[in-house]
Amino acid sequence: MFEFISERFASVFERFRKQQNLTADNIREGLKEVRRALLEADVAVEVVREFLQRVESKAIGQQLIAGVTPAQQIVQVVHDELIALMGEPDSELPWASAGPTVILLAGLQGSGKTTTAAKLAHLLQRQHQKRVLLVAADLQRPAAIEQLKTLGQQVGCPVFHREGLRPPELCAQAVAAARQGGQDVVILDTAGRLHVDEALMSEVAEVHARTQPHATLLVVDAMTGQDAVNSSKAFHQRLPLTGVIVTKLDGDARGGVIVSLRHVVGRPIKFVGVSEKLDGLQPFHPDRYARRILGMGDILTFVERAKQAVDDEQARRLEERIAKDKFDLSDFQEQLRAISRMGSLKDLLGLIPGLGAKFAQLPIDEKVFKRYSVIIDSMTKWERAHPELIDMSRRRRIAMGAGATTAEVQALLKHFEMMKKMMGKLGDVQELAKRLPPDGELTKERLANPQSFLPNPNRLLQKREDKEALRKYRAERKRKAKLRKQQRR
Ligand SMILES: Nc1nc2c(ncn2[C@@H]2O[C@H](COP(=O)(O)OP(=O)(O)OP(=O)(O)O)[C@@H](O)[C@H]2O)c(=O)[nH]1
Ligand SMILES: [Mg+2]
Repeated sequence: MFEFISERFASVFERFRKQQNLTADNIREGLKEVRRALLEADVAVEVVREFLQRVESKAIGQQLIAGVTPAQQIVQVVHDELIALMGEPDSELPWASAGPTVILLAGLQGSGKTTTAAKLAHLLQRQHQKRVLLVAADLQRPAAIEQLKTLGQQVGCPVFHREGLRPPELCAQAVAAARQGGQDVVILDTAGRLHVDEALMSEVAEVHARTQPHATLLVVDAMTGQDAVNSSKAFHQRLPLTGVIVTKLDGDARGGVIVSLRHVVGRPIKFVGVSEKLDGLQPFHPDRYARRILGMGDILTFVERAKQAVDDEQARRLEERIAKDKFDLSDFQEQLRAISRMGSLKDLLGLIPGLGAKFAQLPIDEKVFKRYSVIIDSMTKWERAHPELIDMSRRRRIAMGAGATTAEVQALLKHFEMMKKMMGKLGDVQELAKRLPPDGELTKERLANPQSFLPNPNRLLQKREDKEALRKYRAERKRKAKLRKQQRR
């Protein structure tokens, strides 16, 4: 979701890169561009103004540090100030000292309250070993109760609801039930409102007064840009908010909301919603997002997601197979599955330093991976282990079985071969691994500067090399076609 803003930043920094030194004038000139980039990304005007003042006064007063280019220095200042703007990481919830912790979720219609309630229950159950009770207190929409019940079932969490009660009474009874049932956390899913209207606003205020929640969290939709910021202000006037949860960060919102919220509402962003799935809620890390916004990638999140998608045993087995040159189509399929478990591919690429902005333009078709997986499914065990021996008649049979064309099977085999070749060059990667600190010592400093141990991503994209590879590929294809012709004669 940050492609837009990080691309703009990349072009601003490119301008600084061309400059030999930093003068007050060229800093101001460059910051004008930063201003435009922030405004276009939907950052609140007041936030942009103050942010730029801080950056300017810091940058202009600064001496050039030897060995650091002006561009790097400006990036550093912008980076630090961006983090300062978004505040310290703060995903802690205030736990009740006795009895259940009550969490009230409020927000506009469709902002993601009900989904977030289930995601939060899932997270608290899994990561904090809490026993959670979800409460269906949205009586506006008849389907809302069913929705929460279904979600509750999916995450294995009981859902409380009683007919004929008004929301404040219902919630009070739910808290009492949780106390009796020995539950640790009660999450109240309240009714949404189209805009900040009095009737519903006073309803949620009444729920708040009745249940005295330990945490009152506002759920806002990142896609609604400035409106999200404005409605947050209005909510905060009526409810003492503990923090905010920003949803739909996986969409193509421009990121302004997460930059502005802390400053405007004065409350931390506790969690962010990054997918529709029920495990798609994460603690918010301002530093990581600042890096992504500036197109510097976010290796930490990448590593975390990779760890979630592939268990240690699987990873070890795969490494072994690669080392023994036994990597085959079954392994390839396993990898494809792991990648799709990790989330959107485009999002993932954005986490790799230096790649994000560059890949923003590429049409990456994730469906292809699913197709590949289906095609591999229709192969026999023997074929998966011997992809190089899959001849035309086998290809035809595989294609039929998968409802694909032989060209698709061909493409998959080609892709696999390329991948295997790349792995043949694993020497590079192993070299790289040697430079990595031993496990557990991936220090913050090292991660803050992943370029120090990652290959230069620009190399991967050098046009000249691509052309060269394409030329070789075409020549090879021609040669093979000729050979086939000769054989047929
Ligand atoms: N992609 C994506 N979709 C989300 C996320 N969070 C919620 N959604 C989707 O947003 C839509 C609305 O979510 P709900 O949870 O029903 O929103 P709500 O605030 O409870 O809506 P009301 O009860 O009508 O006020 C659903 O289709 C969700 O799947 C997210 O983080 N990412
Ligand atoms: Mg709802």
